[in-house]
Amino acid sequence: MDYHLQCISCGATYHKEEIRYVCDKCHDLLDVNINYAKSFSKIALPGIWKYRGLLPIDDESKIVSLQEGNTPSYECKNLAKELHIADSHVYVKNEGANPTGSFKDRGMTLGVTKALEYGAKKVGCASTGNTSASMAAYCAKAGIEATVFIPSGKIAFGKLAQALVYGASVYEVDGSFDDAMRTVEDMCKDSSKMYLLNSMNPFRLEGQKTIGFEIAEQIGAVDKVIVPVGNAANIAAIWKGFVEFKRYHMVKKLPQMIGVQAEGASPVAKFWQTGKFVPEEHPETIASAIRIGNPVNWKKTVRALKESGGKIFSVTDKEILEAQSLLASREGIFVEPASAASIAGLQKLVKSGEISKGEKVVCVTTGNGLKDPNAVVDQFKGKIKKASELKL
Ligand code: AN7
Repeated sequence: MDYHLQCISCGATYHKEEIRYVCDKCHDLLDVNINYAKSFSKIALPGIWKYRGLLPIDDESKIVSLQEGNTPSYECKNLAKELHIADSHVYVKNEGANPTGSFKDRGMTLGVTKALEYGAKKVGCASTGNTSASMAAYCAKAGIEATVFIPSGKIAFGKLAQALVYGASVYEVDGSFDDAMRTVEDMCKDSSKMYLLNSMNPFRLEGQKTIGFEIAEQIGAVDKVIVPVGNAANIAAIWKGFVEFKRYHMVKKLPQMIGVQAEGASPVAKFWQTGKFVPEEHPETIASAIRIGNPVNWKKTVRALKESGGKIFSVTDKEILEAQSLLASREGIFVEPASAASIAGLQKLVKSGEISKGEKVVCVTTGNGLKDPNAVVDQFKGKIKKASELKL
């Protein structure tokens, strides 16, 4: 496929054959710029690879897929009723239904395929949990070594179990995700030793843009897409997906992108209010997946928010946990706390009167609730009764 890498700040372009994560000149993020063909058709390949015509790889024989993607979009009428917006359409795009239980699989099928194309034997990432689980699974399938760096004691138990059982080498870093990110960036400076598979790698976002493609195909044109924001890549990737589909007339109009952060880890939401980006030293929230104080991709997110006429704000841990229970108990969809931030975000928009009649709103629930059962069971302990107490 014909594409090149381009710096989001100075516009410098780089040839696709060379491994590069950031611009040589100004060290800012890179986009994958596809030189679009006149037409695009879907083909019979597994997982997100049916969109092969819009995915930047060169060697189809190297594709590593676990049949990711094609996740369900549910219309949530009970939830809409509960929120007093029964005259609008609320959908949940449930990314927890992916092979390792999160949207990361879409980026990893592409990222690990790219690693094989570049001849990498070893890949690395820092992670709040889901990236490491996903990378470990795709590396297991590809037969390459996965090295993951996690903030010590700070990732959900299910995600740790996944990284271990898929056979990754797991290293703990004292401190936060941001410290682990600095460590892996250092390790990957020489890409011949270790290929970086964090979302700073622009190919990850190319896989994740297929969430936008699928929303457009499953629901059609929508008004708002609400996305939890941590390292700030996914919302930008989904936006790119919509823009590309519009280019091919596969969707009529573009949605507003709405980002939601957890209050204790909300540097992008604060930037949106103040115009100043200040990394947070000690991010804290129950939503461990998005406990990130210095999001690597914040500029790509701000660009997507501005282009789409969207915005970003934060919700509290209490709002997140209430939203998690509400979605599970009204719709039968169990998502992890970070994902429930999108539902809490919707509630906030409803309260401020920003959801109008007839609008179509999609909440992207990014990860499966089973990854982090502790977050729930701790709240519900008092609810379990002795069988002998029950009198019908
Ligand atoms: C469930 O796994 O950053 O804003 O290291 O696991 O693209 O970072 C996870 C992120 C939302 C935020 N929901 O997406 C990691 C990691 C869930 C997540 C996000 C994450 P980005």
